[in-house]
Amino acid sequence: MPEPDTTTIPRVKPELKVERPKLHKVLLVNDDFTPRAFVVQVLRAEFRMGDGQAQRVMMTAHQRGVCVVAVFTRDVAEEKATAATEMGRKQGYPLLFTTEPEE
Ligand code: TYC
Repeated sequence: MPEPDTTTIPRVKPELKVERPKLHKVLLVNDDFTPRAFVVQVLRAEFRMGDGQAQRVMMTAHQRGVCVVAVFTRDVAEEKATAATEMGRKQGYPLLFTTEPEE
């Protein structure tokens, strides 16, 4: 028996909703113990900064308490903050990098 001709009409309009993933900031937090030169070394190694930029970011955190280092997707921001914090911990320093979502 031949199949009847059928036409499927979508009942709902397909949603065009592709949201851009929210970006997350990596923040460098000041402390009283980690040597300045070591902070600069970590910024250069983990965030691929030049010496001048790393010095400026380190000094901003030193003077203001915190400084935005860079902005990434959430997973990358968390990986980098963890890796950079771990570099300090291995040397016995309380150096801390945190993340927070951008508004
Ligand atoms: N405040 C530290 C010192 O005087 C240097 C420092 C800067 C440490 C920035 C952490 O995020 C930091 N040795």
